[in-house]
Amino acid sequence: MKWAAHLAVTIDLLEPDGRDGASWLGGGVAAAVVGHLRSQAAQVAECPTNFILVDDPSTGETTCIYFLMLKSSWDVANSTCGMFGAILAKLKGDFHQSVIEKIYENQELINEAFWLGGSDEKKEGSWYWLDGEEIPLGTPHWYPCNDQPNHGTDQNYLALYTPNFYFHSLEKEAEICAICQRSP
Ligand SMILES: [Ca+2]
Repeated sequence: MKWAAHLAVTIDLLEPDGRDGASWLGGGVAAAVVGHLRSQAAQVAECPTNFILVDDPSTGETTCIYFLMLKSSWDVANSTCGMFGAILAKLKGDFHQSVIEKIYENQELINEAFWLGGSDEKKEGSWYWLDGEEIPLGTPHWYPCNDQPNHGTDQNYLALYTPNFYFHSLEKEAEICAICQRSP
């Protein structure tokens, strides 16, 4: 409908005195209009199949996420994301809440736990995203009721855990779902 409306306005501009639009919208003009509309469409961000487009408030840009429902260890999950040109997700700042809202929109997701792209493997107690940015401890991201992250060096990988979808530390061999992320 948007394109049709745009076309109608274009025709109006071309024929203000009400002349027959059919002859005016001949080859050259029509090609120009189609070219213009195509260039507009190319600027709209799109995600690959299975990924959904989500606003990331932490960057002010759109990003693509994929809820990988195949349960696997952290390593396998990250490799699987890689097959889609993605990595395990970075839920920085308010993007954490944006993703929780997406989970609550889908009944299939609300009883699952998901691997994220974070770890304290390199230095116990210091958590980092895969791109090297530090993950702040405490609220509002980490589950506060059992002192997450916990279990020291036994649990060095980051999960978004049901039923609250706060951050939890988990052993990398645990087999859970995952969230992959990539740019549009
Ligand atoms: Ca740890």
